Amino acid sequence: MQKYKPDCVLITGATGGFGQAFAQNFADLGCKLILHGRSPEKLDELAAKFSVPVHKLLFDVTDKEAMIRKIESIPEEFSDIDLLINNAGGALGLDKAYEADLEDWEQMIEMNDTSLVRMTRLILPGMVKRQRGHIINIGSTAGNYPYPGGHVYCASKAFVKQFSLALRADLAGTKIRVTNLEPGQAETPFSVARFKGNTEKAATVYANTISLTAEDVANAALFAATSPEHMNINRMEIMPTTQSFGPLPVERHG
Ligand code: 8X3
Repeated sequence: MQKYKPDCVLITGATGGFGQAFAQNFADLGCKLILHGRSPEKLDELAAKFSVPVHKLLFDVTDKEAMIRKIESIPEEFSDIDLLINNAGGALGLDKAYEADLEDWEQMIEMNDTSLVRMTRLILPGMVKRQRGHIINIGSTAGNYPYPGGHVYCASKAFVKQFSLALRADLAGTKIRVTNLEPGQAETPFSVARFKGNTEKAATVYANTISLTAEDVANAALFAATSPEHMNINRMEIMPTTQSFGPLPVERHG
């Protein structure tokens, strides 16, 4: 069966853990890359690794005006985006809901949801016009299973899942595919960001176990993106074998 090969891939949050691995996989496949990040140094460093054509998009993903400006100024050579990986985002804090920082909550919603729908809305019309494209949203197992301290992070990823599925409903007949990729625990700078730079605390998350790697997640994205055109992976939930399910807690008194 004929595999699909995207020609031009836009990756948000490309300088992050997953982002770099996505960029590597799609560069290896020979795709043109549009790499988004907010640190010029990190973006330059990443872009320099690849021999495929790269266009850099430097802006804070939560800055609406900057996003619109930068997307509108994508050069002609890169304008036929046929794979968008909405990867930018993350978690902030793991405190109980009644103690969590309200600004962290607002920022998570902005990064994980508001920015993701903006980016999607900006890129989608071109895909529909060309009747070609695929959006891979980076969801999370946190969007499927709540956990203590997860509150807004879990909710923001549940949003991404339902948004992805609802997009499919609207995209019927357009040939455009949508996938929600839902990784469980993966060892990346995710936890350092969640714990605001506390590397010791972040290291405890990954201590004495085997987590997913960014490459595992990028390989799953590559599988979805290169599947034959008639096949849409709606949702792909992956966990390290070391992660599983526990019983729901029950309060007991006396
Ligand atoms: C990351 C997975 O379990 O740390 O999205 O929330 S988890």
